[in-house]
Amino acid sequence: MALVERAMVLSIVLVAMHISFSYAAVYKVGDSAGWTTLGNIDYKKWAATKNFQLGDTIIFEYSAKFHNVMRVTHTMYKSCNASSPIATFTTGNDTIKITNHGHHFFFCGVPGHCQAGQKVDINVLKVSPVASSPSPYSSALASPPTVPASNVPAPSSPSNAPPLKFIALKMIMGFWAIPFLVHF
Ligand SMILES: *[C@@H]1O[C@H](CO)[C@@H](O)[C@H](O)[C@H]1NC(C)=O
Ligand SMILES: *[C@@H]1O[C@H](CO)[C@@H](O)[C@H](O)[C@H]1NC(C)=O
Ligand SMILES: [Cu+2]
Repeated sequence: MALVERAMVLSIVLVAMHISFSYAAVYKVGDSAGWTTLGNIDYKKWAATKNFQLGDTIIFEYSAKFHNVMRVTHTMYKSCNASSPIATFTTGNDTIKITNHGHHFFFCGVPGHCQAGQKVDINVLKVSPVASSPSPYSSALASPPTVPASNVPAPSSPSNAPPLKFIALKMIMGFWAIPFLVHF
């Protein structure tokens, strides 16, 4: 019976982790408007609502006749200086996979467009819920059954505001870990 319960708890935890962590998101910059100077799109606001993660994909969709995409340094980004971009994309449907933490600065290199607001900062926060905050429940599951339930550490609340899905995962894991611990 204990074995069945243990298998059930583990499978639920694994399913929850799979749902929460394994799907890389695809973001189209500017959503349906795309990458443009029309309509005064606030790309800063657009980016602020996203929770970019490693492995996510950013798509710039635009008319290649009128725009392009340049990846630039912070200094160049601030001053809209297009003289020496890190990379330039010109297909009109540029797919960029995010593989590093930190800021990724992009603007349109057509004169005047960056100044008009066609610029975006894709910031991938250093804080990774999986790496920086190991769940106390996974260690509780792995430890011998002699550990009294009272010694199980309470769920810590990371100071850097984890995404809601992570909090939800912790709740799910906590919920299922309780009968497991009580059993022993
Ligand atoms: C733009 O950047 C280049 C290279 O960093 C620099 O030489 C140039 O002075 C900058 N231009 C302006 C207008 O800031
Ligand atoms: C842009 O590329 C993506 C795949 O990378 C594709 O799904 C999409 O249909 C393309 N859009 C256009 C307008 O070509
Ligand atoms: Cu442009």
